[in-house]
Amino acid sequence: MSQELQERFGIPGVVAFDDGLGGQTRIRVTTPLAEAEVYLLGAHVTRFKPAGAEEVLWLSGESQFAIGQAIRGGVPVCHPWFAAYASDASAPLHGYVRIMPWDVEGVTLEEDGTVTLAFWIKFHQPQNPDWPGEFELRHRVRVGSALTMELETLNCGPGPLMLTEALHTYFAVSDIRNVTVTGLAGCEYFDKVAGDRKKQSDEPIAFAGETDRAYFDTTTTCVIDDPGLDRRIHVAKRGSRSTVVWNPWTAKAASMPDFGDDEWPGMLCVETANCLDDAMCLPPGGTHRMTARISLEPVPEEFAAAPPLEVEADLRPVAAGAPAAAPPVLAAPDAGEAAEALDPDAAAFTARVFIEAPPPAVFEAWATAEGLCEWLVESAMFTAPGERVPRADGAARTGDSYQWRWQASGYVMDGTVLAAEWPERFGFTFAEAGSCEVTFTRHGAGTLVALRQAGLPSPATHLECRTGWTFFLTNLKSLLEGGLDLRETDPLRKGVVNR
Ligand code: TA6
Repeated sequence: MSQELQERFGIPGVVAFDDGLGGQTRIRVTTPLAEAEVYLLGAHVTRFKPAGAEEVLWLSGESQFAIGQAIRGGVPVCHPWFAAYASDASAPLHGYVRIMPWDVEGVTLEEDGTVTLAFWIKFHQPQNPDWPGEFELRHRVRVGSALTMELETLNCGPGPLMLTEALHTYFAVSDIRNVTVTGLAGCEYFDKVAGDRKKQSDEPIAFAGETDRAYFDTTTTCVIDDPGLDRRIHVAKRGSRSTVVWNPWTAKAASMPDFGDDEWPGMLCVETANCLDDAMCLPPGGTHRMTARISLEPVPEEFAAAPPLEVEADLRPVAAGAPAAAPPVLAAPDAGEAAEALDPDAAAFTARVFIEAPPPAVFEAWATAEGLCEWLVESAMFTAPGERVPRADGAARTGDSYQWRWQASGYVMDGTVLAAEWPERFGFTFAEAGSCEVTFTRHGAGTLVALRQAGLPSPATHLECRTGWTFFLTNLKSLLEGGLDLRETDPLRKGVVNR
């Protein structure tokens, strides 16, 4: 396998494929900027060593390297669920993509010496029909002075895909007892050791025992300060609302066969994730990207900002059949339904508007009951799963149900919030007219709003929705830029464009 891949993708002196530990196919990257290693098993980064620095990632000396086993250390890709799978105790911890072989989609050497390795894997009919499945996953690993990893999920299935995920990064530290972490002050977290929820008050976070915390609703960069190695590791991210911090300490380390009893002082996990409260629901054809950037230098401004204009969430109409170059399919693809009755163009559209207001303000206009009533509907409420009363703060979260009452017709519409990812994305089902995904991309001092509606059942509905959204997006612009709500409210005046 490695020889064939070497011939297809190898770059002499820069990218080499060989048989690594356990005979697993390994990719070794050697450039003036950094050295790195990645295994096809789990598309698993195991080493990252910037030029002139010590190794940044930790790898257990006891790790297994075998299909069906997770590599202990480096950057496990936890997907399509994080930790245990709620309804199946036999399911592999942290999902199944980290214990399966991936395929190589491409290898590129850029002018600045950065090497990008692109991996992918696709699932139809996973081993257990209860598990979430029918998704295509890409993992793009950029090796330069920083290590950037982008995990992109495409929901290929006919229904919403519930998703939790993590880039479960193990960092090498001199001694956990002398290391601190900043970037999580004020965040709420689930303390897995104590079994309860807390709020992070004091910073920096120090370590004096087993630590296993999932911090929620946080998009900040974390910094690992390691005086023993005289370095600070910056863990920046995009498309992630959870950060998990973990060190097993003595007892937990001794309980893991692939973790040396005396190895725990030398590692710390700071994981880029979407888990627990930050679980997501991808609509059919929807995509989601989560990116982690690991560096020994402070994060450049352009990374912390929203993704560049060309990077947009993309709702591809679900069509049967695999993409042109079929990725490894782990089970025979099902017969699948024929593609939608409509051709893809009629089944979906994108409407865009530029608004002179920052993404957070535009996001709030969509993802809060109060915001929606100012420009779109007469009344709105969001209700948490299983709850009967609307959310007190009126703010939507992924997985909520919603109820909107339209002003002109008085029609009451019920639906599901598919994604509420501040301040980048808001997705929701749209009754019998498929689903909508709205992305908010910073553009100068303003926001480019792109609304993609997919799954439209007929050309008539397509026209009605496209016309409606064209007015309402214009009304949103009018309201946020000039405070003017263009909706006609006089009941005697019907049939005009704004009523
Ligand atoms: O991310 C923290 C955590 O969920 C811990 O609870 C611990 O289980 C760790 O992941 C390692 O998980 P693994 O399945 O790799 O042993």
